[in-house]
Amino acid sequence: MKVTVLKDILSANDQMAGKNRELLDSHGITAINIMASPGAGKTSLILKTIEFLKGKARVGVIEGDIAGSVDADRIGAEGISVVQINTGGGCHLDAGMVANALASLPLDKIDLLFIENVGNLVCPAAYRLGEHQRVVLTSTPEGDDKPQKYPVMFSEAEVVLINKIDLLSLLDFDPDKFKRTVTGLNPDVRLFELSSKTGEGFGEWINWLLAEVKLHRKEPESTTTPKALAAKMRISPKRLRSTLRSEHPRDDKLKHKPWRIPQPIAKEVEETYKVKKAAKEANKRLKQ
Ligand SMILES: Nc1nc2c(ncn2[C@@H]2O[C@H](COP(=O)(O)OP(=O)(O)O)[C@@H](O)[C@H]2O)c(=O)[nH]1
Ligand SMILES: [Mg+2]
Repeated sequence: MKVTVLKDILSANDQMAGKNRELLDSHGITAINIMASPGAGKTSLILKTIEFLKGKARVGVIEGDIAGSVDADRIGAEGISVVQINTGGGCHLDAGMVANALASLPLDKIDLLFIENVGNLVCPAAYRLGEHQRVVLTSTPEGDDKPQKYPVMFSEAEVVLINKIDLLSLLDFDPDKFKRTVTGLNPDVRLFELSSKTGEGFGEWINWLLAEVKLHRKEPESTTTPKALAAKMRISPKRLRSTLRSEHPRDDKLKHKPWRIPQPIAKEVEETYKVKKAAKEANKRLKQ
């Protein structure tokens, strides 16, 4: 009985996550779910990444915490669009919470959305949020045995980051052992080592993020002007306008200012006009 209830909750969450993904895709936003234990450096990673991405991608952030707005305040202070979610005791974010947060973000002004999940290496793994990529962050003071203790989290991530490598010389964290365990659980994972304090190792991480942004960015729809289309069709702009009105009387896309015609419609108008013109001429010849 209990199992069925949990399955129902998870499938309702998946449906909502699917809707979030559709919304993000319609705005060409890449969303990254960042998961880690408390103190691993999620907020520091986001802040340092924002620094590296200045002028390259517009970042937005959803901050998930059990209570308070300390992290959101740190990010907001950098002039970044940020929404704080307080789970009120809940150990993870779910897709419904993210849907609410998305409603208050300026989606047309964001290329890359970081979702900082609640600090926890267990529950966030079970809840999809609509993200494109899941990044698990581990930090060197936590020890290199975390993948063995929390295998689900590490097996489902697309990327695993080792943070705080500036402290390596002080600790007994063994990066090779850590990487072997992670790739044993998750052979396709990407691994990066970095320091969110010094910025060391950020190059590969930033390149990977920018490639993701490029992959999901929505190219602006290609358009033409009525003047250019009329010239191409060898008719007057006035004639074109009346053709457009008769063929696409209620097309919302034609109402945009300045008046530009989306390429697919321009092509359609051109084809229809050609066919109609040919039919008219054939009719004329028949009558002669
Ligand atoms: N030395 C060092 N400290 C770090 C690094 N990243 C984060 N910290 C520190 O770790 C603490 C927790 O970081 P925070 O970003 O708040 O972690 P979060 O709870 O995962 O969001 C803070 O004191 C940070 O300054 C790092 O790469 N190196
Ligand atoms: Mg944080």
